[in-house]
Amino acid sequence: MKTKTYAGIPEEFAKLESAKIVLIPVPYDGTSTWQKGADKGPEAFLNASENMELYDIETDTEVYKQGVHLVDAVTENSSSETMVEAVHQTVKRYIKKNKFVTIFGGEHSISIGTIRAFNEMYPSLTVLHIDAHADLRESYKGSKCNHACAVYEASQNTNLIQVGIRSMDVMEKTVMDDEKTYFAHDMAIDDTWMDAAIDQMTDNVFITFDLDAFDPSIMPSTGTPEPGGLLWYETLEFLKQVFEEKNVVGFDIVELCPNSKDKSSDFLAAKLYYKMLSYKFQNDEAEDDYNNAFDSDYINKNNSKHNDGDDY
Ligand SMILES: [Mn+2]
Repeated sequence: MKTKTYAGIPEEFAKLESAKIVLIPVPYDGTSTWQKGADKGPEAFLNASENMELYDIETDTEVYKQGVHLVDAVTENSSSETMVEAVHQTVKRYIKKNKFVTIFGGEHSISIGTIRAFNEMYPSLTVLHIDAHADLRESYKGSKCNHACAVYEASQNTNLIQVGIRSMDVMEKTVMDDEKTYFAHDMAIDDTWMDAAIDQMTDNVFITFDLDAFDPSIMPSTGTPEPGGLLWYETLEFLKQVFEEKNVVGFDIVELCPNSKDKSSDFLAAKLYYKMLSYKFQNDEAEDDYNNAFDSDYINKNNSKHNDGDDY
């Protein structure tokens, strides 16, 4: 049986040993308050990724040649607490293997686990939180691992910077650091926010990206859409600058809630993920050139012919 690879890339680039990048799907949707469906996010994202061109025009790179290993999804869901712990342990295991670890959710509560792992592994961590919602509740509906609490822990023990915020509870003001929060209504009339936010970052930056940060006109497939969000090119401009000026140590993308009638959001998520990888590795030479990949593909095919008589 052929194992599925990220974006259908050749096996050569998908092996754990040689891949620089690891992708962990977390199809979890246990606590979402309104529309369910973020558990279908990773599958829709992976399907869209398979139908995406893998040459990035802007950076003139094919980042998949750095190797992207798709690991088995984290499916622990007996409670949000056990899910968070499973994500935490899985992410940490791959950071320890010196991989650039990326995670695709799932609803935002998964990020409690991802951030915890990165914060344990990297000193002086900045968490760049891009979202429509503040997600600063200490607990919600009886749980500290609800999606409404996604960055409460980060607010207590990392340098948390929040971008795109336009929906919150008044109680969250007691936790929020005004100086490090970039509200969407301010961003709309002041384009100095990018430099200001980057100036507040330490060198090690983890990005947690809730897709509802985008304007619903370009990202309708999310559980809790909010008007007045980020657009595509301003988002890319900001991300590119962060990747160029800081040591981005990993990222997660969450809250894709696919709609079978409109696939454009799935493709936006796929492209965003690939863009972020392209920015991260734009100055790294790919270790294998096309010819090597072709040769080993050829050898693999021949080997499997010899080993598997049932194919005839
Ligand atoms: Mn959100």
